[in-house]
Order: sequence, then structure tokens, then C-alpha cells
Amino acid sequence: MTQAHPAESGPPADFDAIIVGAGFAGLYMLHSLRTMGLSVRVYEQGGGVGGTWYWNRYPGARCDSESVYYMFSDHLSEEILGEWNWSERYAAQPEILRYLEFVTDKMDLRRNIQFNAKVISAVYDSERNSWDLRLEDGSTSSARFLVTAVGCLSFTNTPEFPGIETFGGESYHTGAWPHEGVDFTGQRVAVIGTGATAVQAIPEIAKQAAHVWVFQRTPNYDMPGRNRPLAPDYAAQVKAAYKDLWQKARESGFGLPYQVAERSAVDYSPEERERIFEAAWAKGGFYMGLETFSDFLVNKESNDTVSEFVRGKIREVVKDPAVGELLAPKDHPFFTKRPPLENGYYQTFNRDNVTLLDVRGVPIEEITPRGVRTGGREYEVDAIVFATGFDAMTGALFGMGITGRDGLKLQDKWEDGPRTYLGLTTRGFPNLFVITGPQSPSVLSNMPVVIEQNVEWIAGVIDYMRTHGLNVAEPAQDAEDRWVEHHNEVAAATLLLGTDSWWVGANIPGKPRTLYPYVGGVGTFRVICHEVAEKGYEGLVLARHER
Ligand code: N01
Repeated sequence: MTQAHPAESGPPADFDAIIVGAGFAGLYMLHSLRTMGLSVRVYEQGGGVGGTWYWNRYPGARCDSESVYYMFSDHLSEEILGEWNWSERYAAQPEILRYLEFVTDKMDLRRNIQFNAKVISAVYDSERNSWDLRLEDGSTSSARFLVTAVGCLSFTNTPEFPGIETFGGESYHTGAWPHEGVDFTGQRVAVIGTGATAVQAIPEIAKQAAHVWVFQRTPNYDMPGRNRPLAPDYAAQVKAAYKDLWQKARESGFGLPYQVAERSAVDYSPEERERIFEAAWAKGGFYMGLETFSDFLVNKESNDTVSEFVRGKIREVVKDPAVGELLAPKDHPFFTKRPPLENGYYQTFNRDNVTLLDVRGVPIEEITPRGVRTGGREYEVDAIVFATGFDAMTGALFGMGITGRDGLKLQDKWEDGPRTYLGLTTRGFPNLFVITGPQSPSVLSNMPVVIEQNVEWIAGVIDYMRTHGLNVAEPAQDAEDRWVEHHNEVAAATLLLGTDSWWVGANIPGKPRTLYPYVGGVGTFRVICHEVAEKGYEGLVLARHER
């Protein structure tokens, strides 16, 4: 694990830019702004770099994007791209963390990062055109530009189960896992949740534990990951073709360079469909969603075909038909919640030491000193694993106490849902830039690809301002209104709003229901941002403040 490192000495307070977060986004933003000659300070809450990959150390944690595409492109460094080799098709958390540490050291980024530095307030001062930050330790600093790189899934959500504080055993949230690891050998374990995280963790926990009870509210359409060691010749092929592949990923819908077939499942016979689905299923990964048919998200009839295909696959693997039926989702269409990738998840339910419990029909009543009570029965356990997700997209931003012009708090402005221009800026908050913010493609993509685009666009605005003698950027009201309208229109054309998921904020009581990520596509978003830049950052009001 990386230890806290003192940031380089310099002016105690004033920086050109402050970046919050040292994951993929914060590291690339730091590199970009530093290359432009700006004085930059990164505040990172964790004790090391990595963001998501620093915190999510639960057993089985790995990336669902193929590792060869889950990295920085040559835009950061051709050398790093050439030097780094992944060992598996989907890299596990320790390897991704090692990669980010490698990048940090190679690019000498550590000297501008202050670790264990939690930002608790960030207030814009119009008089000074400055963002004033306060950290949890009471220290303060300020900067002209504030860039948030806090990740979309970093603010953990533990539901307020009655009695939760009375539990006498150990409890863990997957998103804040102990660094020393947890040995479940011989233990009785409750896992609450069956999202992408639980799907990775449960098979590993079941290998150790005496018994695992899985508390499932909603089953998912888990697709086989088919993880395997990465053949060196495959990695070499990708590297040889990386410029083309990365460009393809940048122009794609979801940030992956796959062959997207522009066709509808309803135009094919059941036999032809089956053949296409089987081929994608055999390949494993997101090919099922991305390379089979292109209208799953907008055409329910088409979606029904893939949904039934996946249900059939689940029923085939799980030996107990009643358990198989419970694991087969019927309450929402395929891909309207993030489909997890599984590596042995369904087979795990064939083990004698794993029991699936349905807490949809009979919700969890309470956590007791000895375990979890549902359906009038108490399940006594030694440990509870909360795989209950995150207050996604906005939780971490609100947690920073961001306050814009005239005392406007970000959570007040977004009381009825986010309002942004391109997901990157929001009116009333001059010089605040949000990487992978709500209303940008963010989580509906392979993250490094959109992070790279967001960072380069933000660096572009700042560079443009500097070369034009300007120092304030804020979206115009009409530009923001039009983006929100466009975002909502695109969202409404899909099936996504009809399903309860964290994509629409449904997992957090009281959170406004709206689609948080932009579903118009990574490539489309990129073109829009590029055109905005070409027109002198049209939609942003750029001005000069004399101080
Ligand atoms: O969180 P989730 P996650 N009673 O919100 C259940 C990314 N990710 O950490 O579906 C009972 O998806 C909840 O039930 P329901 C990926 O984008 C990426 O698993 O709301 N159950 C659900 O089953 C993913 O989507 C990778 O009905 C309750 C679970 O808890 C995102 O992270 C790997 C409950 C939460 O699932 C979040 O995944 C892993 C309650 N009161 C994850 N409240 C990579 O590949 C919640 N639940 C990089």
C-alpha cells in the first residue's frame, strides 16, 4: 500500500487549480494541468492513489472492462502504454492499483498530491474569483479552478436497517474494505445485495466461509466474464493496433472498440437470434449487450429476446430449479440495470454452503445482535457484508460542501436532479469542473475513455482562457437548459427510466428520480464537446475578473 506522502512545499494556500481525488481522473487531470505550467494541488481522502481501486478491496474485486482497454492511452504516455502488461483478461483490484501506482511514480505525480486529505467544504468567493477549500483537519487553501475527480461510485450506501448498530459480529461495506483483508474461514456470513460487487465477492467468500446467506432483493442479468490469463500474443496484437482501437473506443457508444451491429433482434428468426446470442455468450463480457443487437435499450420487444435467453442460461447452470427461478430476473429488461459480469457466481448456488434468500417479497426486517431477521426467522451470522452500493454520481460531490456564487449550495441547486452543461460544468459555480459528472456518459462507458475526454476538454477550456486573458468560466443559463433538455429527451427514449436502479437514483430514499449518466453515447458526446470547443467554448460565459 502506498503511504501518505507530503506534498511539495510551495505557497501555503494559493494554487492555480485544486483537484479533488487521485484515481484515474485526478491523476490524468494533474498531469495535464501541470504540463500546462499550472500550480496544482490534489487532495485525496485515501492514504494512496487509486480512488475506486484504493477502496474496493473486497474478495474477487476486478474490473468488468477488459484490462487492455482499461488503462490510459498514449495521450498520457506512449512509454507507459508500451511498458505495462496485464496478466488477466479482467484485471483484479491489486493489479489495477499497482498500475495506477506505476503511473503515479513514472509521471512523478506524487509530489503534488496530499493524501488523507478530506475536503469538507469548497466555497466560491466572487470577490476574489477563488475557490476556498477546507479540509477535515482544519487546514484551508484556495485556487482559481476547482476540478472534482471524486468518482461516480465512491460514496458508500448502507441502508438504515433497524437495529443495524446492535449487531455483535463484524460488518463490512464492500466499498470500504479493510486493507489487511478479511479471513472468513469457518464463519457464517450474510451478504446483503446482489449487484456487480456481490456477484464478484460471493463466490470468493463462499470458498472460505462455513455458510453464506445471500439476501437478494433484485436478481440481475449476469453475463459470463470468462476471465483467463491474458495471452501475450493477444496483448501484443492490441498494442500493435492501439491507436486504431483507442480511436474506435472514443467514437463508440460505450467506450469499447467492439463491432456494434446496427440491427434489431426482432428482424431475425429465433434460430438466427440464438446463434448470435450463443456466439456472444461464448465470448463472454459485454459482447452480449454490445455486439449482438443494437436496440435493446429502446425496443422492449427486442429486449425480451435477450432477457429470455439470459434467463435460460441461468436456469441451465443452477441445479435447484427453485433457486434458478429466483436468480432469473423478470422484473426489469436486460441492461436497464448494470449487468454484472460473473465468474462462477451462478455455480456458487450449487454449493451446499450457500443459501439464497428472497428479500423482495419479504424484506429484511432488522439486524439483530446475532444476525439478520427476515420472514420471521433470524439468520445467525458471524459477519455481515453490505454489498449495498453507493449514493452514486452526486453523493461524493454533495459530501464536499460545494457552494457557488451567492451562497448557492450544489445540493440545493440540484434538489430536483442535476442541472449541468455537458455534465462538466453547472451554472452558479464558476470555474468548477466535474469529471464524469451526472449528465455526462460517465458510468455508461468504459471509464478511462471518458475520463480522458473529460480531462482533455477541461484542460482545453483552461488553456483557452489563459491564451485569451480570461479567468472565469460559467455556463450560460440557456446552454445549461438546452443540455438538460437534450439529456432528458435522450433518456426518455430508452427503457432505463422504467427500472429501479442506481442509474436513476432509485437506491437512495428521497433521491430525485432522473437518469444520472448521459445515454447519448461516448462518441456523440465527444463530438458535441469538440464542436463546443471549436466555437470558442460556446455555451460557456468566459470573462475576465481583475483579481
Ligand atoms: O452496488 P449496486 P454494487 N435491502 O447498487 C441491494 C460498479 N462496479 O456495489 O437491486 C436489500 O449495483 C440492491 O438491491 P436492488 C458497477 O457499475 C464495477 O454491486 O436495489 N437489498 C443491490 O442488489 C455497479 O453497477 C465493477 O433491489 C438492498 C445491491 O444491494 C456499481 O459499481 C465491479 C437494499 C447493491 O447493488 C455498483 O455495484 C463492481 C436493501 N435495503 C461494481 N439496498 C467493475 O467492473 C440495496 N440493496 C469496475
